[in-house]
Amino acid sequence: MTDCIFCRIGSHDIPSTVAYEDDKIIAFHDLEPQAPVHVLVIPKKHIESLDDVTEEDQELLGHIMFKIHEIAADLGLANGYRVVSNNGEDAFQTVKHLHFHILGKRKMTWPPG
Ligand code: IU
Repeated sequence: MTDCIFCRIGSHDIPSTVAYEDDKIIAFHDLEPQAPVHVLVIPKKHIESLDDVTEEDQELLGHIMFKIHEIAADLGLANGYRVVSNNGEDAFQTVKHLHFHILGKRKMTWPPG
């Protein structure tokens, strides 16, 4: 989708600081980091949110979940990290392309705001 910023990041049409990439996903550093390490993991395929996944996306979702620990390890997050996916209005999803935040290198609090 050419009008989706994250699709354009995924195709390198818009530059980003890449932490990991393969043919299905890309992980890049968030422009407004909420922690000393803040990386977004996205599928290159345009999927708006978790509400929009289909049967055919199961392998892709598993791939994202599997890769997160490798990406976190490469980012030096041996002491722990948080993975967040905001979906829809109540969760304050601002970019309508499925993404998983990896946040680390600071103590997190709970419950989230
Ligand atoms: P959210 O879960 O949809 O609220 O998060 C979107 C994130 O995308 C947010 O942390 C932004 O700072 C980040 N972001 C970015 O890194 N680069 C961009 O070009 C845009 C948003 I637009």
